[in-house]
Amino acid sequence: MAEPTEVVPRSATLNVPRELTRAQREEFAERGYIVIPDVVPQDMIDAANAAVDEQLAARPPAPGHVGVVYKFQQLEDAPVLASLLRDTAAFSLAESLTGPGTIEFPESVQTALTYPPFKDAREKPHIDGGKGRKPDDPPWTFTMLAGFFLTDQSTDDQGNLFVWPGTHRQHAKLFRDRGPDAFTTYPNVELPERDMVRGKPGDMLLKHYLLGHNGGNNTGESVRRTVYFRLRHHEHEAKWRDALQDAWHDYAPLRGLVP
Ligand SMILES: O=C(O)CCC(=O)C(=O)O
Ligand SMILES: [Fe+2]
Repeated sequence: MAEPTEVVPRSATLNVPRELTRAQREEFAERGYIVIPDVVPQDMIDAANAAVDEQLAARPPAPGHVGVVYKFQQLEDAPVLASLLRDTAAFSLAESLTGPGTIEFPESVQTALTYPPFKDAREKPHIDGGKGRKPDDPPWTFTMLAGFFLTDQSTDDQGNLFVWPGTHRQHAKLFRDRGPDAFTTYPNVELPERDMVRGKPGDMLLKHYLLGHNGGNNTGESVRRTVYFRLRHHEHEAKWRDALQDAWHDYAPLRGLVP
């Protein structure tokens, strides 16, 4: 018999559109990310928080730990977290940026926690996967980050992700100019003003892979909890060099929306 934690709640389905509007697609294309309100019902958020509670009870961080704790799990070991993506409109909303049937369901999930009081976040962006790459290795690139807020991040400095809006397009240009094999470390580009991603439990973040970002500060009262999935277009692995040079390579529906 299944343990209680393995039971994925059958929620009353929220009345959430399964596609983004043109205005939302334009916002994503322009800024490199978008927060979509009310994608996950409260009972699924509660279940996900209970799953993270269990994870932490089994392997708590060191007493007094301040700052981030990241943990990756295979999806089969985290069915309640997987349901955030699988049993909501989230996956279909993500595919409305890339085209229906284009995204591979991911195999792993990340929990990202930030223990307060954390004020030392790096005021510099990164792009996942290039650092430490050897010349013949493919870097660990993907198409889109999908994030689910398990805690309130609707005000600033609650562990909100730092983002540098529009840098997905600057980075693609830099890789066009220098070649995709230049991606061995964070490329230097002129940075816009940094933003914090704001969202409440139930909201979802969709973020372009190439958007510069970093874990943020948490001066709030409670531990920040976000769940991330890294999504890949099914052609991405073979075409990662193209995807690094063209921000719309994996995003056919967005071509022509912004330069
Ligand atoms: O702390 C966060 O939300 C950022 C995590 C991150 O950038 C990463 O895991 O690649
Ligand atoms: Fe990252």
